Amino acid sequence: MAEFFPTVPRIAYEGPKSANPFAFKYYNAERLVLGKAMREHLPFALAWWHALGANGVDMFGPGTADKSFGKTPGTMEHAYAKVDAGFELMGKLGIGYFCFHDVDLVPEADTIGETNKRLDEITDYLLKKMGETGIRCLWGTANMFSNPRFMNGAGSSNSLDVYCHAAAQIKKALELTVKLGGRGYVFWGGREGYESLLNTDMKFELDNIASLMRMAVAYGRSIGFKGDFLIEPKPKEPMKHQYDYDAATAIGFLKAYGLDGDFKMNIEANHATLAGHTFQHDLRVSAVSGMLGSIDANQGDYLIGWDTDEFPFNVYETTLAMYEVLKAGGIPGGFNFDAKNRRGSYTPEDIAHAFILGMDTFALGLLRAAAIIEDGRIDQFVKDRYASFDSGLGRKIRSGEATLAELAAIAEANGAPALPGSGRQEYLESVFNSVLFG
Ligand code: XUL
Ligand code: CO
Repeated sequence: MAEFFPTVPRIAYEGPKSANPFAFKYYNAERLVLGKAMREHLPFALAWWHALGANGVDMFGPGTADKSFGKTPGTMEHAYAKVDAGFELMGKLGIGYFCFHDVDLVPEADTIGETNKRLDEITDYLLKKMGETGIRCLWGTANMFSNPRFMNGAGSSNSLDVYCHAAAQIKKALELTVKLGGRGYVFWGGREGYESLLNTDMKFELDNIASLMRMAVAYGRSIGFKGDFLIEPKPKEPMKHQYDYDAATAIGFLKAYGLDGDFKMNIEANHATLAGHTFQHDLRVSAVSGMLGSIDANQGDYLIGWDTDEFPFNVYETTLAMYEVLKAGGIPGGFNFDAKNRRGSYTPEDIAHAFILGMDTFALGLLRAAAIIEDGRIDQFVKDRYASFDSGLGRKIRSGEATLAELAAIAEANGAPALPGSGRQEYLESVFNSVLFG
């Protein structure tokens, strides 16, 4: 079989001193960290749409990268070539999983029946390749935002016909996810939102989105899907306001509609920062609700107000992210590189460099987060900070047995409280740096 990345060798771990551009400096799959192999801590996935689709096109000009893989885009031959190229790339990088939208896999036909036939065909081929390589599916999803029919959303659409079409796509994407053994099924509500409240019935749209999700859960469970349904929050882009604004909003929505038992969060770094949060914040919000399901691993640019989907480079961010993941006891999903090369990095070698960067940045984050936990000073500080609630009245409040009148009487007897202890933020930041670079 033809090689699609002939200049990219199999990437091995060579350690931090290596100057080989085609080697991992930190990602050492079998290295044990806190008793578990890096490979298990970090189930990395390739995103079909970026790695095998995105060619650098933007609103100012056409693509710069050739993702034809020797075939004509828009044909089934091209769809097959993408599978071969994807498996070659994952094999060379040691990436164990992939994620897909339905229409990433095959060109969409005029009828859903014909598209579904194409999907059956390509997933038979995917299964064969998966059997040969051991590469697995992390999650599947339906693209309900690109086709013009979804201009007003899918579950939030004003059109009953569009709503039914969305249901048909979800049904098929769920079947494919089950067929490929996917761990999760993602809802990214790309256009589930609004541009103007002047033409929008918000309550109606929220109810309809919840109904679509409820039907998806019922169908998924009926065909044997045991994984997590996932919401991937994002505040805006393409819509001005998206209903799954951030983790807190999405979790509130799931609880309001009784869907929280089947759903978790798929947190994307760049979406969290677009919402005005840190990546760590949305991971923590998800974790404290027991709903940290999966991660879309990328990073944004703080100077740019949209989703730049860059491969992660910021070790502070990945260290704080991995700290959250480790404290949450790991995540049931994995780390999907929902990330693409910059338009000016357009060669096949650039794709390999991007994954090496992303995998190394998360590996370094894992190592440093484990060191922070082993060091223990930060965790101990946080524990001590709340120590006044550990016994007596504090414990009574924590167990929900105190009354407001009782607390008021104690406050009156005690007089003005002393200032709470210092938060010692700068000290803790310097501890953090010394563990990172010491
Ligand atoms: C878009 C985005 C999507 C989802 C899957 O911002 O992140 O690619 O991850 O639909
Ligand atoms: Co994403």
